[in-house]
Amino acid sequence: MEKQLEELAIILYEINAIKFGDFVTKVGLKTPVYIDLRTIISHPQIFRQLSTILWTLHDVSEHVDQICGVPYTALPIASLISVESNIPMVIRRKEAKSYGTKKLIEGKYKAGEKCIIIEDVITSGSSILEVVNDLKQEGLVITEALVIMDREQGGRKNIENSGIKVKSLYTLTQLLHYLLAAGKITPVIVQNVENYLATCNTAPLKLLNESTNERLKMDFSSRVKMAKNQLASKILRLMDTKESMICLAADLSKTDSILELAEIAGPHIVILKIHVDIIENFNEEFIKQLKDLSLKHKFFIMEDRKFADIGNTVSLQYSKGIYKIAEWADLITVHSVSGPGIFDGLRKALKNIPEDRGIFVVSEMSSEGTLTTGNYITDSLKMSATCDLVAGHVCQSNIFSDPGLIQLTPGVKLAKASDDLGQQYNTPESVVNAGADLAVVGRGITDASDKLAAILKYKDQLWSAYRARISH
Ligand code: S5P
Repeated sequence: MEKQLEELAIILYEINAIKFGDFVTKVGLKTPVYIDLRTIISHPQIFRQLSTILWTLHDVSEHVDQICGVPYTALPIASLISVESNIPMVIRRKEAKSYGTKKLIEGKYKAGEKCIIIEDVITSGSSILEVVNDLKQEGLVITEALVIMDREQGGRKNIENSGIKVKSLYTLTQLLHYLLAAGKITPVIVQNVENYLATCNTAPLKLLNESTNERLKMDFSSRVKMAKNQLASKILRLMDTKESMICLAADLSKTDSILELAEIAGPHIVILKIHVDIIENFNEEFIKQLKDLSLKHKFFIMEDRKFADIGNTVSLQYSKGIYKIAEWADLITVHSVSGPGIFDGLRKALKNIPEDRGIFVVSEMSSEGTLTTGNYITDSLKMSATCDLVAGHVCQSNIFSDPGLIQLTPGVKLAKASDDLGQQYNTPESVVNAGADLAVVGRGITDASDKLAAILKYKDQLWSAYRARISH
């Protein structure tokens, strides 16, 4: 086996499945080694060899009912193993995740069946854990993952913390030594990668892992000191004091209507959210009056701008133009689609702003057919994990467990519904159970004939659901 692994390591290097140099990962981090095992599909013999040797890691005395490859690289490998071992396979779709409606797992299986996971590379372990979560929801039992390459960046531990045994053909260190012994790489490259490994361990995963539901069990006041962002601390404290989880979406186009609503709603809400670009008679006096109301009734102002451009443009959009958002909005919303430079751009715009500011990253949207699914969500979480401007995420489900971050969930109405433009609504109770700390309520309140009564109803229902959540 040792000899075979050594030979195979050299072949993988020669077909460019392993490269050394200066690379940037998809979440914007630098790495001196790049592993791309997708290349093996162009080399059928190597592909077969690798799949066969990977399957030898499995203890044949252990019964397995199903094989599941983590999309995409491991899918063909899992298929080959399935055919060769005559064990059926399931596929966890990567794209379907619109509020639990579409089928996620393809293939024929029964709850209680034992399924083994096949993966090409583990870094943080998040891809495996995501698949495992979905398989577990279908009742499948997962105890083992077979992996070609362990990058030794904390992924193995994250997976093993979920009770899954990880067996890997290579660790990055072993691989380096095989390649060094074969004269394929220099000691300098080995040193480089080893230095990198010493500093880049991924943090213990607090993502989609149901067993780390820490945040949902804690009350808001205990979470205050766990927030990295100052404003997030203040929001959590205010939620606790006001016994409110409402972020009111004042999607109105006249300044007077917004101010009138803010006067009524102010004492009962935590955030008043506006879309400044839909206001027809915007003026600076409006901002001054809204600020005064926010101080009088103690709520924060959010501009739901959903910034999404490159850092430089976003920096200008945030601080310049007619609206000068950075000067008055306590909070803003930001898409992660353009990459981590967006956070640097926003920070740059805050150079002369002394007040606390916070960002809610739109990691998962409420609208039907949204593209914010699967890896987009986990990558968005990872990308924003180191930015201390981030107060939380706009999302639909419990996608992170860090108690210092706030889940802001839009698409909330007293009854499950949808509008005719793709918005999807869930009830206060169901969004709180799905992890919401703050619920964005818009037309549920703005369209009500008695707005105060509507606000109080949402406030009550959300708070009761939260009390029930933390007491479980
Ligand atoms: O995914 C999202 C993100 C946001 S911020 N879905 C949303 O609906 N929103 C915002 O929440 C949207 O822009 C609007 O301001 C509010 C929902 O309003 P409602 O009237 O549908 O409750």
